Amino acid sequence: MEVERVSRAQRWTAAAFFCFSFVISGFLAQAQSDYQPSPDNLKARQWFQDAKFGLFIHWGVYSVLGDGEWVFHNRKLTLDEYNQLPKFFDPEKFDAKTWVALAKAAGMKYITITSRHHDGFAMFDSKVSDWNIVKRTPYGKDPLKMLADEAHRQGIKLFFYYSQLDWHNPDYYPRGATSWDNGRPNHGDWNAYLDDYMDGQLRELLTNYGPIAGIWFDGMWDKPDADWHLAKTYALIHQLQPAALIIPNHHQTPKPGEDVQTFERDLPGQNTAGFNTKVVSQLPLEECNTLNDSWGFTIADNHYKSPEEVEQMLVRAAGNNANLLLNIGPMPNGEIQEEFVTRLHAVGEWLSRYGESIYGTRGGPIAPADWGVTTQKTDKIYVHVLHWNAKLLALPAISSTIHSAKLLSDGSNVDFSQREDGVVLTLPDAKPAEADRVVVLMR
Ligand code: FHN
Repeated sequence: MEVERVSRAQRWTAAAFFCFSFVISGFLAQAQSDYQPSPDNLKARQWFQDAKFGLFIHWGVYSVLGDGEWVFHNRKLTLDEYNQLPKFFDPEKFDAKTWVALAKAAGMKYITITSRHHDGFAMFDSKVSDWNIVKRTPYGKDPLKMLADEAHRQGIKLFFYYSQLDWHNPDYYPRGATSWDNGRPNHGDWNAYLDDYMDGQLRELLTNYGPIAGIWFDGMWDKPDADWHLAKTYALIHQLQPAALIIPNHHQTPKPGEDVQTFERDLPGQNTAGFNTKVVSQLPLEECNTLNDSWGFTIADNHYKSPEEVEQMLVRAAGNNANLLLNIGPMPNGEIQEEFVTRLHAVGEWLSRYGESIYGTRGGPIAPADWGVTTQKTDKIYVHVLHWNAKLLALPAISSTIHSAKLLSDGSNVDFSQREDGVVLTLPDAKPAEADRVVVLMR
């Protein structure tokens, strides 16, 4: 009888607890599905759209092997093998000041760095687990702290990339599409992984590094049908730092609580890379791409894009109303390869002359086409001629009256005629290696 009473009481407690958790999680989910970005968040979105150009940095212990950030997976290494890697990671040449100065010299307004990639290795001082740079490497310091301090000092914003996919933690279970048998047990606590481990680390990142511009998530595509407790995680981020932007690289249409839509190696709406959605939302947009072909340091990759290619990529992104987040993978000693440095300086030099037509603009009134794109700002339309050899360029109709047309490079007049059905520009010849002929139309 007594036993029966206790078990009935336990059942009631369990039911009450279940209802309570249901209401709480429902409340949090609701909180993000009714997500109203805070005024600070809306301001940050404006800033983000004005900023246009950021430096993506993939840096982790994998750089020691010089074979990209997927080396753990690609070589099907075991946990025991990969656990040796941090012992060889001693970036004595890392200098936060130089990294930040390089981004600034390139005309970039923000840096997005891997706080941890799919190997789960925290490149920061984490108390949640000792699988981190301070505890496991001879270096023993927190480069993200140095970078954050320096970014704040030099006035550039810092985002943290955070991989939700984890090839190392046993609690990342059930495992996802990219898993292999690396020695992890065949059980684990998914809820603990998300609520304690991941949210714990995010709390550290948003508490110990000053104002953070946002969190750039990656890896949800490994388990597309899993419950990622997004509402809870997103609410935590927005509560800790309301201005922090959530940028998820899940390759799907944006979900409630997200602040920016990002596209990998593609312009918004394109899917040449094979995994992006073609749906373009009303959120601020970003394209991420690489300066060579790799994300993490890859010794055999010398497919560097030329400054002109990068400039055109940036212009096409801006004309599609998007930012460009351009990646480099620093070396294991903490230095950035000369090939990256020279190209970034060249792009920065170009931006010092043409930046007016990029920063602070939005996509222009004419749809992007093979010949080029347009951007706009107040009473100016910038026509970016990227790929056009003929003398005359006929543009579709523009609703406002054009009062003048001038070359941005030297202010010289460009002949034009406006009719109801379009505007015809008489273009000057392109100069050798000229990435972009920019014609400024005053309306
Ligand atoms: O698997 C990652 C990859 O290593 C890299 O981090 C890129 C950057 O956008 N994202 C993933 C692939 O979608």
